[in-house]
Amino acid sequence: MTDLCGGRKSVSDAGLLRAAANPILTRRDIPPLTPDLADVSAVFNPGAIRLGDETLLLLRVQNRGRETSFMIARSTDGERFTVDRERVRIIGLEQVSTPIYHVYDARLTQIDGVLYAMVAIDMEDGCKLGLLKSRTPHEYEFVGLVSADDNRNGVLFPERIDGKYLRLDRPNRVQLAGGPVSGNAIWLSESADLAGWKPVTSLIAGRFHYWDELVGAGPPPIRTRHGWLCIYHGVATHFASSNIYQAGVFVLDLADPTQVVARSRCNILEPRESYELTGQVPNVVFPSGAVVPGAQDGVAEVDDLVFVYYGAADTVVGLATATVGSLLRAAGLAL
Ligand code: BMA
Repeated sequence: MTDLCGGRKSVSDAGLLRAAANPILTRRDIPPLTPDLADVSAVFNPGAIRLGDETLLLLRVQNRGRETSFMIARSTDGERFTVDRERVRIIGLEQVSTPIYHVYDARLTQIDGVLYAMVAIDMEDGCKLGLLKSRTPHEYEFVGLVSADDNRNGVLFPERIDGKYLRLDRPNRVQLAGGPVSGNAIWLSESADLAGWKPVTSLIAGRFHYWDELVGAGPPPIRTRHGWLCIYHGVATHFASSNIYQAGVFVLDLADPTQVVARSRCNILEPRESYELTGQVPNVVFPSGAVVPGAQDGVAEVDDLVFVYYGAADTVVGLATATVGSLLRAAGLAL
């Protein structure tokens, strides 16, 4: 069979399929609990986790003051969500002496029964990674800042490997013309205690001139029998015109995640629908949460469905699905 793009065997195996109900959450779904949450601007880039028979999203909500809050949405079918009538509180952020502007882009991971959120924190001296630990669905404890340098898109692995906690992260070392600092490599970092982290190796780099010139990790890695399935975002900068945010996949060796065993040549989701092309930031699909409701004991089988939650145009939340097998094939694995 012909390799259409990155291991695809047919056009129907072309990556993620959007839910018919998209966008699944919009600003109109946010309950006006307080005056600042009335008539918000946007809800996007959620963290996601499956707990029992429920999928929880930790939503990034932006109000008309361009201030950021987290709220919880929950669903049993993974598609129809209800937003809780309680805002998420983060306890302990006041320990940080430098002013904090925004806490956002949460990625949710459960390790040894404890739910963590890795977040981006915009501060006076740049963007740092922060770690939050859930006490209740609406209360998170601030564990600390977990990156020394400018960094974003921190994502914890769901288990320790050789006794170490692992995460993907994306050091911000590229200054975009007229924009923020960004990055063109996803790194693996390790920690003995979740508090102190050290970089291990660069895993994938941006491919200049192609769909993923800049890159950042998406949802937490998914354990499959063929390796850690990692969904990431890539940005095509297109000669200083509007940046295009897309999604792709790579696979890491199960026992030794420093080894990249496959990577998609083409994207598996790109802005095409009007809610992805138009909004606060046009041309953006930004995957930040993924759950596999059928996974048993943390292992996703090739026929299991992956639900990927993504921010669309930094304005609404979209859902797209694919089987584990089709994503592994999109990465280039011959199954
Ligand atoms: C990135 C992050 C994301 C956002 C994207 C597109 O740098 O800030 O939260 O979705 O830009 O604006």
